[in-house]
Amino acid sequence: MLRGGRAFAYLKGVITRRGFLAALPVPAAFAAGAVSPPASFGAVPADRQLRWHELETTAFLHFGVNTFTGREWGNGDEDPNLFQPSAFDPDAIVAPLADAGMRGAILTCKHHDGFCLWPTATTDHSIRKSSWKSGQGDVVRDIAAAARRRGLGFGVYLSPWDRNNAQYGKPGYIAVYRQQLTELLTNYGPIFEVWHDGANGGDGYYGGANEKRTIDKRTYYDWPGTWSLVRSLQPNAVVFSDVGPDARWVGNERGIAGDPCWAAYDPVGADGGPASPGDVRERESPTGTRTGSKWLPAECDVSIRPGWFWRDTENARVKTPVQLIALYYQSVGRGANFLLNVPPNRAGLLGEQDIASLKAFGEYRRATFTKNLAARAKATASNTRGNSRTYGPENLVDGREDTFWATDDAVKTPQATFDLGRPAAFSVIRIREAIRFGQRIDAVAVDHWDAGAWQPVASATSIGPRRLIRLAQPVTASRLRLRVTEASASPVLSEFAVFAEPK
Ligand code: FUL
Repeated sequence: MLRGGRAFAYLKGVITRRGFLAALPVPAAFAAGAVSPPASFGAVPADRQLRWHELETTAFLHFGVNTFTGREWGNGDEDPNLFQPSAFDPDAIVAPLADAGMRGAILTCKHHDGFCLWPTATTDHSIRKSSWKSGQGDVVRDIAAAARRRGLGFGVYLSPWDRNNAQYGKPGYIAVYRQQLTELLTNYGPIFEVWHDGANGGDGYYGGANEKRTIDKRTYYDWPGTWSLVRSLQPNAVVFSDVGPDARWVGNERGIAGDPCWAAYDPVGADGGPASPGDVRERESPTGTRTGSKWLPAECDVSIRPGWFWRDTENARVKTPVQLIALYYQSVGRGANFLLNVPPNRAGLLGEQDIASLKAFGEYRRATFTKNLAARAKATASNTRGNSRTYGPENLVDGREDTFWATDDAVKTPQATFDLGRPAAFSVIRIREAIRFGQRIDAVAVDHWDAGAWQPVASATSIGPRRLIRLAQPVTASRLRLRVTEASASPVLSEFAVFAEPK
């Protein structure tokens, strides 16, 4: 402090303080009075995970021969010529997803039936063997390009289980799988997520053998080898499976995270031994591990329809906007990502019912989250780290995610108050931790000032990248208080916001 102060006094009138600090090398700027940020706590996210958290909602596209047979799991002996989307329009598929706020789309480039939606060199069981577009079609290329045009990331689902391939279950198939992955991760631009499901082995066609093949889930695929291939080809891609290594399955296909939902997770196999894709003790996946050693956040996958693939008979059972909104709060609202499957139909388009639900879901999100009623509120706090403005509570309401309120190391249960300046009615509260410092908070409470006293509004457990609290009834208040009621390390929070839902 002193050194910085002296240097400042000496230079006063010659150079502005800001210009002076900016001109110093970083360590000197620190010496010039800066208070050091808190040390991180527990597991912390990698940069690719930090970017992934910001996506919040992404779409799944289950599309392939099953779309034309009405099956969920094809046997692997389907005629590739079945794949005949009559009016395929990738932009018409992506546009409603983008309007709903989806920031990525993951395509089933190959499902369990082994049919490849791109002209792979690894097998004849692909789009090349369909007369559609005279065998020149490439759905991976077309969806990837359409996603990019609308600013969405593109991700690939490549089923490890392949009921068509004669080599499945034998060592040779692993090279085929990796070659397929190499094609997908080399020829289609940046990939934001690589999705490995956990369905592994069983009956299938297997090149005509028509038999049951079981594999050892722990050893057969040599997952570490495949993941390092992904890292070398697409270092920014997040790899999803039951056990990560970057994002974890939430343990159900209903789209619902645990409450609490910790980003850290140490997966354990179903029998208590080592875990692998397709072999986890699912009851722990929704919640994660409070003191887990790996940052492995949850992704909540669910279909907008009863099945993953489109079926005419399910058009009347498309999830309603009210259901989608509830799932959004149960996934994104608990710090997880939401992966909503919207399967294209036989025309190669999204269904009318699906588009209508997506539209209303998007409208709700825009109407609710565009205006933060606590933006630029006057913020005060019971403690601020080193009394430094760098860590002040005004960072909670400045609309920036890179600034944060932090306290002294010993202060774990501080509080911050917000004066909105005038009464505002709100029904959603959003709180974010600055997760690059780890997930530090165990519980919070929010109060409002009413008739001369603080009255409780809501409480929550895990925060992480975000917590959305949806109130049963709107609350009107001009002063609010956020209390950290339990924390494992001094809190580091980047946002406190309140929103009004549309009537
Ligand atoms: C599972 C698959 O068996 C389902 O068919 C679907 O693709 C789902 C998302 O993953 O493992």
